[in-house]
Amino acid sequence: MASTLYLRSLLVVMTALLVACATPDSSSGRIERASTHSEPIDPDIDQAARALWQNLHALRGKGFLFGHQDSLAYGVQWRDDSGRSDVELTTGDYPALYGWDIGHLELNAARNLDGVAFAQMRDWMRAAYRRGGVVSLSWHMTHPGTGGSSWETETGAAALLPGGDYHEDLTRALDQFAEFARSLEVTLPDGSTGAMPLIFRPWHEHNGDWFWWGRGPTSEEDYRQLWRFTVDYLQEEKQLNQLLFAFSPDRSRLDMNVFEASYLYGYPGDDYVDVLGIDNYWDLGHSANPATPEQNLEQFIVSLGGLAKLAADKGKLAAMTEGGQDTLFEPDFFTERLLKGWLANEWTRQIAYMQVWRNANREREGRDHFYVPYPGHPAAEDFIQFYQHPATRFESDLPAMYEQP
Ligand code: BMA
Repeated sequence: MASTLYLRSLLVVMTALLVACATPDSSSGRIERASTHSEPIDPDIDQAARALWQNLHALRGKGFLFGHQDSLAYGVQWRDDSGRSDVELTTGDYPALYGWDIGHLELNAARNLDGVAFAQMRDWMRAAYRRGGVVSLSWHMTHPGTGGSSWETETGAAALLPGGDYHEDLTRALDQFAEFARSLEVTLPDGSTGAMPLIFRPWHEHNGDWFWWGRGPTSEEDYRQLWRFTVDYLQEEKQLNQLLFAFSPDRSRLDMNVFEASYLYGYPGDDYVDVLGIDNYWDLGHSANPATPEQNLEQFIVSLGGLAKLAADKGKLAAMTEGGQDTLFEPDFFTERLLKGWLANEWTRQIAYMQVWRNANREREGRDHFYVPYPGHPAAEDFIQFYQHPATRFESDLPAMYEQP
């Protein structure tokens, strides 16, 4: 444990030195540096997970992975185990990145908070891996101490930290996660059996006030401690070495005039984060945002560019970890907002992946809540154009993500 910590600190110091040596005002130099000298935070990271990190870096500037939440579990008009996806029904291809949420795993439930059976989720994740796709996990965790939902903001994270009354409830939840992650055994590129690489994105949107780990119920310092404990516990105590860790504040609570300072609220430190993410619904046509589409696009570009610059400075990956336009009311959303934002300049083109949220099943949930078009939807044609653009990476466009580039 101590030696791992030492190695990690050493790596961080080395990365910082390399960063400091580079010419600060050469923007292309900054971009280059991030791909040449950076390392994942886990010094003992599995080979396949390291390769994933390297491949995501190698892709920057050329294209980005398109991701979709719960893509294989259900769509607006279907819900079964056929392995289809609304992305595939419209484009003929699967997303390059699959988001899943493990909320309720901590309750030992058979299904997650949106009704997806964990056993099936596991199979879908393995199937995606076999086809060359990438998997990212978020966790709408019920408060392990009080049992309140993610959105129950009465009690924060303080009592979950070491020494707190509920600390063991937190470690129990993390034990469940470790068991789940370990159970994702796959055939690795060298033919051996091992753990599937995952992008893990815990404690998301913490700068908002809607989750118990968010601003308000949890102090900034307690948030940092919660994050660091999570990483240390999973890497050192549970010996999980298949993870890249993604940090993902919500755009709606960022002050764009002081992007970096605002973004770094609660940041646990460079030795605890692999991916600098942003959850962005706000600039993409959010019902509470009064800005015009033009102003939105401008702000979207500023947010992606600011994120990419910060990531380059720190030798990290940058990604839009979650977002999109709920119910796709603009039929040209994918080319005119999402793709335009990514293509805008050399910084925005450093964003490694962009993931949109889920296509809720209309019959089950009794409402419209979706982020990619389904067959016959007015945005379908535009989504196909988006799919065909050379910058967008869907599953069949991917290189071997788990082999060293
Ligand atoms: C939210 C909504 C909810 C869902 C939650 C977790 O953004 O989609 O309906 O329960 O994510 O997936």
